[in-house]
Amino acid sequence: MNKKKIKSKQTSLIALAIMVTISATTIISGISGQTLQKAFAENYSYGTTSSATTTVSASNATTFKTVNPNQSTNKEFWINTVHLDGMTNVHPGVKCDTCPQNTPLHPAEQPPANSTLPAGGGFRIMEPNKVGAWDFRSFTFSLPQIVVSQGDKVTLHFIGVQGAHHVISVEGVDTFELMRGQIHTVSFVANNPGTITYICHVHLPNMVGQILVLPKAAA
Ligand SMILES: [Cu+2]
Repeated sequence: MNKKKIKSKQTSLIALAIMVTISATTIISGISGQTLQKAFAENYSYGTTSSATTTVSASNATTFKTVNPNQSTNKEFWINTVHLDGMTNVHPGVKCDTCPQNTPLHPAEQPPANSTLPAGGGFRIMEPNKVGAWDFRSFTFSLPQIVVSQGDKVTLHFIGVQGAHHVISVEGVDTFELMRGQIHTVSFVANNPGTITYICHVHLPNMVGQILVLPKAAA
């Protein structure tokens, strides 16, 4: 193909492109607002029909889900032994010597005089040390509350994270020792609606948790 023919072909393509553009512009500008509204209304109408169909399907799906016999009744939870520490210092804005990093500035704080804490080991006040740092500690479970349904098979993994030693009872199920770094697992079926408590005998009265067993819905 010589140069003249190539140039001629390019010119034809450009002309064609211009014609197509003009035609498209003519067609679009030729559509009246009314036509556009009608087209939109038809689309909207199709959309409505479509969503109505979807609603029917969803309704069927819900019905199907209610009677699905494969619905799981296994409930599994991980429960850490933890303590919360309020660490401060009798001197204002002084670094706490048991803290891993500098604490933000704080006012001077003395331990409360004649502080009465419940017996049982769940709370502890550490008196100011040689640099004035002191700590108020509260033991707890994380999680402290669990909700299951009657008939569920419940599995609880107790994890010894904070506190060197715990003695834990899950009411009517098991009593066991738990050291830091250990995991102890208990499983049971929640046959009766009501509550089941889990407690640590070493850290009463606050290291307690509760399993709420909801009554099974009527079929
Ligand atoms: Cu404990």
